[in-house]
Amino acid sequence: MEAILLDFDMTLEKSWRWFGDSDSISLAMLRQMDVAGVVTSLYEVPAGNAWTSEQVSAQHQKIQSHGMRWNVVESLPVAEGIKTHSAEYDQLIQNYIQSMKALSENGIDRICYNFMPVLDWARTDLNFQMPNGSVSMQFDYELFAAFDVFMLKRPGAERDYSRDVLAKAEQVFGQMSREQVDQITYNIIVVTQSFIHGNVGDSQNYIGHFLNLLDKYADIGKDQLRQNLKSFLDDILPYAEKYEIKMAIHPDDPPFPLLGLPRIVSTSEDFEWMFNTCKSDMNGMTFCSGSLSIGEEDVCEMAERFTDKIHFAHLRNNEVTSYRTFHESGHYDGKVDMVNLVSIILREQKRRADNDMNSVIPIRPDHGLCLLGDDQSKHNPGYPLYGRMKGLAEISGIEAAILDKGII
Ligand code: CS2
Ligand code: MN
Repeated sequence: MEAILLDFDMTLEKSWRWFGDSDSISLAMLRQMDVAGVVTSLYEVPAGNAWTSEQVSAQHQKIQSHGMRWNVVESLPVAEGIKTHSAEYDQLIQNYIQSMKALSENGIDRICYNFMPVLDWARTDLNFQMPNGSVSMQFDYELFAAFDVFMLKRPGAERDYSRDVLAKAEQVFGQMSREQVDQITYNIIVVTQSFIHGNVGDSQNYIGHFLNLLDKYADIGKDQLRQNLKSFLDDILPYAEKYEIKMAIHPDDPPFPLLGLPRIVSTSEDFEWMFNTCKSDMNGMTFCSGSLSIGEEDVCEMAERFTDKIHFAHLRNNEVTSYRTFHESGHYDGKVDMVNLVSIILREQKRRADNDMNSVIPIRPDHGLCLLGDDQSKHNPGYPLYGRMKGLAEISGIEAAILDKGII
């Protein structure tokens, strides 16, 4: 590997996802952990509505008053009506552009968003026991198939699975109690979604509502969804350029189709398509090592390939235990070579600085395990204090070692 010495002011911008005033982890606590950038959103504004400059300013001032900056918006949610290109599309685009303008007026120049239909991320077990007593989250493909076919009873679901997976799913379902069935259904549809501008709230009939949302994609396959992403990008990228806002699409999590829904941001081929189809320096990605590591591809190779498109990085790791089954494994241990990945991102940051480009690459520990009583404190799934703090410390340690030795 090429050895280049970086200056210490070249460190990656350490960031943390903060859920606003209702977050049990306060801005003062983030400052104590040497967080520089706060990643947040306007959670009180429903997805699809326009943000005003005043709202953005109030949130940013709060963050600045604690000595940090609002460096990434995660997310400015892309409403379902944009993903399906429905009758409200034009209005939703106007609102999106209005929000971008409000952000630029307040000096916020990075937006993380996703283009996953209906569901954002999915896990089947939010209390997965690790051998050392910490608690993680798991996605079990056979259990997910059982949910889809036997619990949700999505019409035609069985056609999406192999005979082998279906047989195992039936077996799994047969051994589940009514309580377990209710729990997994509630977790997948409501718990993991509602805190991130999810589509389904905690309504009485959330299953019916969810099936209706899935049905909106009955005629939307991969090609059509790609066209809808292209329309969105064609419409907003000119404004991203005008307002100098970097758009960072988040990959699908997990990166394969679920519930009969198309997924178009999963593989290198998807990213190639997107970057070749909509050419703009503002059109980039959130490099989420956790999501991407579930696919067939090598995460570090992907990072090298799309290095100039990385506007933001989520650092996280996974153990893949069988076909499409995985659990989150903290930051340092797992499938992702975190030392190599951090050095790739640092090298890219240096390249940008050498070329007088805006060189900042914000990174955040994406998710964390529940440690040290994290499970007793109120937090959104995947976002405990100690587990994420350990991740941030590990990443910072890796980075310090690389910079110190000049060995990237
Ligand atoms: C996040 C995503 O919690 C997570 O897994 O990485 O929810 C991410 O915020 C969205 O997909 C971005 O739009
Ligand atoms: Mn992520």
